[in-house]
Amino acid sequence: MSADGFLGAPPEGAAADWTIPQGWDRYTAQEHQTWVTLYERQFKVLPGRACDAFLHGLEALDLHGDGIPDFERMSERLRALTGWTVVAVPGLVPDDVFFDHLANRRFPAGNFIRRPDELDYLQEPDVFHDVFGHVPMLTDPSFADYMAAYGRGGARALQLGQLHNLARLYWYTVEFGLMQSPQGLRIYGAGIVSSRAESIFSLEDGSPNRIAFDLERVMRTPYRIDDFQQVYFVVPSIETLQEVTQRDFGPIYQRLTQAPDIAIDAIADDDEVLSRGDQAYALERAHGQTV
Ligand code: HBI
Ligand code: FE
Repeated sequence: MSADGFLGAPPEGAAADWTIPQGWDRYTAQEHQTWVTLYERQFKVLPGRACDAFLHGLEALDLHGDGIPDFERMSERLRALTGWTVVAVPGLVPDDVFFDHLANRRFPAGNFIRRPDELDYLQEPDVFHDVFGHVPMLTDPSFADYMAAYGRGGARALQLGQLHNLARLYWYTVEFGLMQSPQGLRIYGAGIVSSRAESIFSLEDGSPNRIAFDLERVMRTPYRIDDFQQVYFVVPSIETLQEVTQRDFGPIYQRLTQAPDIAIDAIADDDEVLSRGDQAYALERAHGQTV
């Protein structure tokens, strides 16, 4: 236990809450160019696929493709909108630290960016995943409230030993969530919106299942960290997410201890199925065979 009660000791040069100076003036021209390349790639696929709140968020934060944003300048705009700020961290931080930041409306964003030769896949969330993927949605008041509530809920889940359930909720909403819109399905999850291929796959491919969001269903569903998702959960609106966090998770956690996981490619009896996939992509990737 470190001095301020967090479980893990921070890395060299980081504060007790794992924050570090962003070092904006130390980015190289190549690092800024990587941001520009990634941004321009995403802007070829996101209009008509990303939800309005995301696209409006990019505008509101003046996030255009001209290089890695300065967190302090971006945070001034963000704070005025929903009270959130973006703080720099060296990478993934321990869960208790992560939840404490979210509960206090601070989004911890990696300050490094992927190498030009690894544009498509990276181990840890870099500044493009964190800032381009996550931060624009924090300009939406309902989503901003949801993320702060998630942080408070995370701290409690840690105490109850229920983190794995809550991590699934995070994964299938904040990272890989889809939403209904009058124009059709739209993306709000950061993991999708920061990935060119998955932005298309999640909405248009025949492989994955797309199921109406249900809190306990999501908490019973494992997820993949190594490839496209095999199921996406769809909320009717962002406000739905905010309402979800008004519920007392205690009784839900209680029920979940008796409820087995639901296989990642399964359709459960009471699922509201929006589109039933054939899992062709996952099968091909698993067996290298063409189906
Ligand atoms: N740390 N910096 C950072 N960013 C994350 O998204 C993150 C993290 N630590 C833990 C974590 N996410 C997940 O385990 C959450 O589901 C708790
Ligand atoms: Fe993320």
